[in-house]
Amino acid sequence: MRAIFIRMILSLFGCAWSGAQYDGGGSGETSMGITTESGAVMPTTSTNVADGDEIPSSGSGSADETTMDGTESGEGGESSSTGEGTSGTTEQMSACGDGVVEGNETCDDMNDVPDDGCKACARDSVVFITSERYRGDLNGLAGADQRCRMLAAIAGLQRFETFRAWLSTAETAAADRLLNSKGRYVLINGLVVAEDWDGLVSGILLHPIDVDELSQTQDYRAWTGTLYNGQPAFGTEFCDSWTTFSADFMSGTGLSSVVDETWSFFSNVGCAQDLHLYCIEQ
Ligand SMILES: [Ca+2]
Ligand SMILES: [Ca+2]
Repeated sequence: MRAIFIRMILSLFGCAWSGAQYDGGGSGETSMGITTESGAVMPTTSTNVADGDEIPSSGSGSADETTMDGTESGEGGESSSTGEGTSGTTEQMSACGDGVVEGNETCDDMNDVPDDGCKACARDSVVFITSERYRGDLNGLAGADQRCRMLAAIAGLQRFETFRAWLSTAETAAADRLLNSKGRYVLINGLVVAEDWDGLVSGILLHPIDVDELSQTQDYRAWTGTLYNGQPAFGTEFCDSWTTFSADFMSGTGLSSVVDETWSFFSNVGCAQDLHLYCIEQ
């Protein structure tokens, strides 16, 4: 009796399955057969699973855009003005939008306009590719930074003394030695490379970093030793930490004319080559 009862229950489910899949084609009396068919219908269900796999991938594609939008909307973060009332001695409390540059803010222009040089209380950072080319003997990271600053100074860029090179060694990641700004990264001519640091290291730039400090286009290669995400591109000697122009050493290089992740790392090149640097205002 019990077995028959269970079989009846199963047959009811079988009818439900067949009804859903075949639009009521099953009569319900040939329960055993339908149950088997419903088992055969299972691949349809797995097809749905496959569809489910596609959703995350397309969803992640738009996730990048969502991130950027989210950052822009975050710009309106004129958070607690109450923080000021209670601040007194606490310097940690800063309110974006109060017109006072404080805390981690690098600007505060009291508006939500993103393209006026100050966004989310973070100023734009100018980024350029050097007009000059260098071999791998850059006198280390500091020497590379110095080259960026010299060119920025000659070009008359504001805050020229803050520029640093998009460059890593095995010990030091570019991401760790550069300002991770909430502000925009823009070319000399004002074109936007990234809405913020997250955009810069996302693997997709809004514009290639192909304009030098004199507003000339440079379609070539730059020393980076760095992946698009700001981490060291291991597998070479980083030109012996940027101290040698020996062809026996190599380092990673990027392409200045692209917006995908190969802007930062495309391939390894011998250190005797003459290549550009990417420089970023801090
Ligand atoms: Ca403020
Ligand atoms: Ca603004």
